[in-house]
Amino acid sequence: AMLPEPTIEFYDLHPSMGDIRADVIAALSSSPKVLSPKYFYDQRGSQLFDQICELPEYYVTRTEIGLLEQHGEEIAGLIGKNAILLELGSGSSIKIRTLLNALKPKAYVALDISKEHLINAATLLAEDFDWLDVHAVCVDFSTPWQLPIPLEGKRTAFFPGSSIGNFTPDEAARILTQLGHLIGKGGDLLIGIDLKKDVSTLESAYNDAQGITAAFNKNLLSRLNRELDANFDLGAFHHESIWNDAESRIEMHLFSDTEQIVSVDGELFRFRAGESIHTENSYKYTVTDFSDLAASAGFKSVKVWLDDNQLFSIHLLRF
Ligand code: AVJ
Repeated sequence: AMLPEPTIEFYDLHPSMGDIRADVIAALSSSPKVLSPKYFYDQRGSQLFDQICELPEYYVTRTEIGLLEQHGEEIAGLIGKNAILLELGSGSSIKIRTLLNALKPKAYVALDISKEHLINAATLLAEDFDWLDVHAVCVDFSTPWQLPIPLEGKRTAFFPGSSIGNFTPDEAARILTQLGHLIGKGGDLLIGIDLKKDVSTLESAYNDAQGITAAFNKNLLSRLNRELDANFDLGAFHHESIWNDAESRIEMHLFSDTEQIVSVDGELFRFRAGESIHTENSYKYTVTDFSDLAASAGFKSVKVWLDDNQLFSIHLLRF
């Protein structure tokens, strides 16, 4: 017998290429030069990120999945069934699989900036959980946005991976407040937060021996070459991640090995030898620092789970 094709509802709120061009040109014109980490996630970048998640040095993903597997029943009990479940930065939608059978949500909405990857992941999920009402929204949630679907019911947001660590604490507080308004009074937010720890563990996690993180970082330049008609010489830049203790963050950089001029869609950018493009921040928190940040955005802490080695935390917050 023919199996019915799983279907998902897809909505595209992706920013236009013109907006991306203006943003990239401005970011490379600033001093020091920066690029937003949201541009890592083209299809190749999303694949490289999935490889990062498997690396021995990158403790983040496996520790979070371990926590979700260990405490999933308790988490689901605290959230309750039949919620509208929204996942921010759903990527390959792997982590949510640990919670779906216990949570039994009324609907699941995957939100991600990486369009093809999002559609593939949501379709695979709909195949494996045939009882689930699956929606996918391609969106850049670093700028104000609204849910384009009229879904009635109590909302729960799932924001795994410590992805909020890409934002400064001030920006993170603003995003949490926006999320609060999205889920409404009494809504739940389940969020993964990476913890401050020794510098060598952190720096190894972002400078892996196989060079996958370096390839992920440099893929940003390939993407600009392809999509914005730039001419970055990938061999003339090198990747390095550095712990910034004063800011409590890992910084990823691409350092220019020589003095060089790069063209991006007709605009010229001069690099000094040793000059960097700062491509990512990954802020690390203590449990109390993050709880305080969430409180400043109007959330109450329901419960926090940590692994035995205190590498990673999952916070259940209520707005
Ligand atoms: C997806 C933002 C959580 O900061 O750890 C992994 C991205 N960058 N290795 C992180 C990332 C380099 C990741 N987040």
